[in-house]
Amino acid sequence: MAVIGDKEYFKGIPEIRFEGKDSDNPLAYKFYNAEQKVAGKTMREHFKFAMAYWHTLCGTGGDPFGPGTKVFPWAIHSDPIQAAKDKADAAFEFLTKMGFDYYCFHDFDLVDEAKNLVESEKRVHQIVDYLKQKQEASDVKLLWGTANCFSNPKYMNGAASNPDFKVLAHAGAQVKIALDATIALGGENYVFWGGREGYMSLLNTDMKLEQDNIGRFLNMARDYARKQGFKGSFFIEPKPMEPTKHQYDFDAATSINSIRQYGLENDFKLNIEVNHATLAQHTFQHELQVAANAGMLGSIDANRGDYQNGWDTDQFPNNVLETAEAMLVLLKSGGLQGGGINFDAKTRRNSTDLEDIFIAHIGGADTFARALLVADAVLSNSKYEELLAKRYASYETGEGAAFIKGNLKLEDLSNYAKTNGEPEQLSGKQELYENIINQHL
Ligand code: XUL
Ligand code: CO
Repeated sequence: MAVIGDKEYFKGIPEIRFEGKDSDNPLAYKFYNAEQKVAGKTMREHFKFAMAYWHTLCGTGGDPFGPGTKVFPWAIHSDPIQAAKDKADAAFEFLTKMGFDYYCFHDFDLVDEAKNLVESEKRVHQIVDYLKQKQEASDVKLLWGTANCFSNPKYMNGAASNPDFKVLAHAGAQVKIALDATIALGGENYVFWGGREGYMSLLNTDMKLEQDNIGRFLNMARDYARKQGFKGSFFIEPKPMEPTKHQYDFDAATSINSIRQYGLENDFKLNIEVNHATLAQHTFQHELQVAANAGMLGSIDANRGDYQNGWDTDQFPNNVLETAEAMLVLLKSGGLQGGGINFDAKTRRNSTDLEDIFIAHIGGADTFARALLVADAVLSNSKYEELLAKRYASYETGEGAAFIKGNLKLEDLSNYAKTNGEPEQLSGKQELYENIINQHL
């Protein structure tokens, strides 16, 4: 049963249930059936769906051309603590009605930032106590917390990459607040998205110092959290641009390099966001594969971009084909390590009904569920795996296998090439692979 509290914000919206693909009820799951087992795990376990506090409860639709369009009934109280409690009530009502087990937040999504750090910290503590009670009264858990070190104008030149040590120290204080909140709420992970960690012009930038400082800063944050008993993973969330022109965590490969360079590989993994991948000119599945290959596929921020424009539109996922290719990576690599699927997505500015928030999340969950079923069918009922194995079969036996074992020298390659003639032309058969995926959609 939904734990609703005194007020009901989403009136008339029932608990969302699975009704199957023939249902015409917009407030029902068509594919996400939480307890259905796929490849040995329930959908609930595969996905660990999470709501992003910032978009779902704070984002009213403002853009550079006009203010927000949405009036949220939980955002009217003038007292910041009461307003934060109302928002938390709305969050938990939404989560329980959706049947989602997790949420994610930035420190100042939970409660408005005060005029100074000391006051802000007090506010966060107060609302964390309230959230703790709400978690205890429900099955909802915290997937990850993070600090917003990019909105406040003091971070206009970066946070841990700031040329001014005083600003870096403020970022440290804020990360400490967010870590304390995450730990107090039993958060399973902690995220660092670069925010304004990057630069606009190399002319005024000491890139090496800035990157080294981020490395030092992340080590300090890790050490502090471990000292407080935090056992979860830290995730870096790569993004190539926006807000800065050159973000230091450009993509998965760049971030993995930094993680290793600064000695963070035992504690840090990646949180891969769909729209960040496409902004970096990669596919979502490419970024997942790069992370998985490094043993760092931690979590996913689910959304989608727009093929015609080049910014972070954060739309809800609805591309089953793209998501199915991503779920192939997920299933083959053994799933997410500690994280889940956080809907870092917002309804469009002109989707102004409260029910639109439910409809959008239902669509996102159904997209992932349908994609998982497709990927599972491809792996278990098609020739996909066999075709792929055949493509690399030359490394299974003979000289190919010896090469893999490290038993050959360059001279051996040369001798083999000279004595075995020209290679046959072997088709990559890309269209055949594409047709197999389509057949199972
Ligand atoms: C920004 C973004 C953030 C992070 C958390 O593009 O994705 O919301 O997920 O700071
Ligand atoms: Co994100």
